[in-house]
Amino acid sequence: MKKQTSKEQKIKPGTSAKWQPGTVSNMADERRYEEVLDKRRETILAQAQKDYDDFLKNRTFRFPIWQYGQPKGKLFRVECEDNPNFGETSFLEFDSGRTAFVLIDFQIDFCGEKGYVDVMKYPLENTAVPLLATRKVLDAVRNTDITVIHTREGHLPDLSDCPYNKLLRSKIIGKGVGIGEKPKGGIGRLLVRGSKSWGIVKEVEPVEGEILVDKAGKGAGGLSTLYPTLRNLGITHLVIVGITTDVCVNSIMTEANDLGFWCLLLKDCTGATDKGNYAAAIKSTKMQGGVFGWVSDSEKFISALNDV
Ligand code: C5J
Repeated sequence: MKKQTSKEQKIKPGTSAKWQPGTVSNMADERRYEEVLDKRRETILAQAQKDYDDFLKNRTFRFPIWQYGQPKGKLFRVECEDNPNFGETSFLEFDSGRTAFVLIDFQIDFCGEKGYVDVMKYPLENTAVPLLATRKVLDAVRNTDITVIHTREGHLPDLSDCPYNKLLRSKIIGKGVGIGEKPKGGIGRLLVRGSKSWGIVKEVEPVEGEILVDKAGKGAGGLSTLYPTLRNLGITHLVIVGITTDVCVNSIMTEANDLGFWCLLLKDCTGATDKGNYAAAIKSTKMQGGVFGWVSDSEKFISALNDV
């Protein structure tokens, strides 16, 4: 590629002028910027060809050192199911120093008695079932340098950040008790920050040194500090667990995947209010060679952590 040396680009050294008008660039016509800048495409496609050839030999999505630099922690690989096609196995490689274990919304409101999900009359078994496996993974992760992040869905006490349509729908499905209200015999106002039912359940509650992110929505983009936090910490890979699979977990995995994070979902560490929705959410994650990322389980992940 010919380097730009045109006289117009240079500001003369020692010039006393305080300003000069913009000058016409020869690159601006006939889409020539695009021709030159598009050269980047050849570099990235060559890299993808190299990684594709490597994948055919090793079935591994390696941690891309070319992209992020040398590992900050230890490299480890996790076996993933139904990838790239259903019935096939692949491996996803992580740098422990650039990995976050993200626990989504394990709150009384989603898996405890007299919380939001209970008030809507969905079986708590469906959303509480991932707690035991998640606890085992959390214990294993706490012995590594992997970053632990917990999220909570909830609204400000004055409800100023709660969309009115969300509030009204919740009151109707809750037969008169919705977001911001305390159910009869309940322990707090539903989905309100600071309320007891909004708290994370004891089984997986955060400990000193872990990160807690509050979000006012199902997803985390724009309504929380999750993504700036991940970027500040230099995180590239996420191991995602939490509730509910088809709502907040799916929303966050979709957002994170779009932002370039490499996301792994542990299927026995997540649950939905409806079993069919759970199965559909797991299946849709696996489509298109992993449209939102990869799927594995707690046992495979814990056994992979033996290398960390
Ligand atoms: C829902 C969530 N389902 N955490 N929230 O309303 O998935």
